[in-house]
Amino acid sequence: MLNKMKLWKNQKSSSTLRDKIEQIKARPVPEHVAIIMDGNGRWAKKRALPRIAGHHEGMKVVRKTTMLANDLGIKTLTLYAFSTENWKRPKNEVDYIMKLPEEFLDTFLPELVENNVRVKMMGYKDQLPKHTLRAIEQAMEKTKNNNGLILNFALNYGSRAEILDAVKQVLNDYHSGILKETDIDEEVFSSYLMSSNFADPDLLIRTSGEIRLSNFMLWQLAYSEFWFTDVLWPDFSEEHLIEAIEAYQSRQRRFGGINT
Ligand code: V07
Repeated sequence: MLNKMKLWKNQKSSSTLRDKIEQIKARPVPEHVAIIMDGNGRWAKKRALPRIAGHHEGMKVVRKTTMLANDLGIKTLTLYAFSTENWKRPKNEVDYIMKLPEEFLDTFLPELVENNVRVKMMGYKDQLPKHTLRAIEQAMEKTKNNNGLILNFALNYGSRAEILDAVKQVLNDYHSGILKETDIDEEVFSSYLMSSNFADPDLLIRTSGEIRLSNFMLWQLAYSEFWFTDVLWPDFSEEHLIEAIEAYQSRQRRFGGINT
């Protein structure tokens, strides 16, 4: 009897999830969602586990979030996996985090390929361990013809450095005569950023209660909707992503008449 009850409960909740997915798809879905996946260390601490246990749990949430984003028809999902500031963490933690792309791809790459997901990366590749970069580049190569969701990992990414590098490249092209001063508008400048192939994010999500950007996509987030939650990244579920998108859609409806 108890088991039957449990089954019924599960079926009920998964059918409402499916209903909600259909409701969301009936309205404009954000094309590009970016997420600052914060709170993995805190999640572990609460359970008296080492921080790396939180990162590992967080990796599983990346998979679930990717699959739902794909089902919802989101075109690009950018995930902030590692910032240029994160090198300051203890070496054992950094070493562990740098193994996560391989573990993730060893386990889930077949599923990503099956689901037509394309893997991309945005960030400074030079400082990454060879084994990390090799795994990501293989995944990018194996998924390059997929035309479903773009799963874009921001890894060793920092926005101010990105903007400065763009300025330097613009100067270079100016001096070699490729660019005139009057050519340099917002669209041209955007094309010098690491996100040149993506539209700007429509929605930014940050977990774990911090209300700041932490050097993430400063230029690209100029017009984005922000959604913050106290939920720690390893606890972030399908329901939370749906809640964020519903909030986005209701804001669009409210302001749509005057602003678009
Ligand atoms: C990382 C797990 C998620 C929470 C945030 C910090 C730790 C998945 C990847 C990944 C990256 C590239 C790729 C496939 C998977 C990842 C890092 C950290 C550095 F092609 N999770 N995850 N990369 N965490």
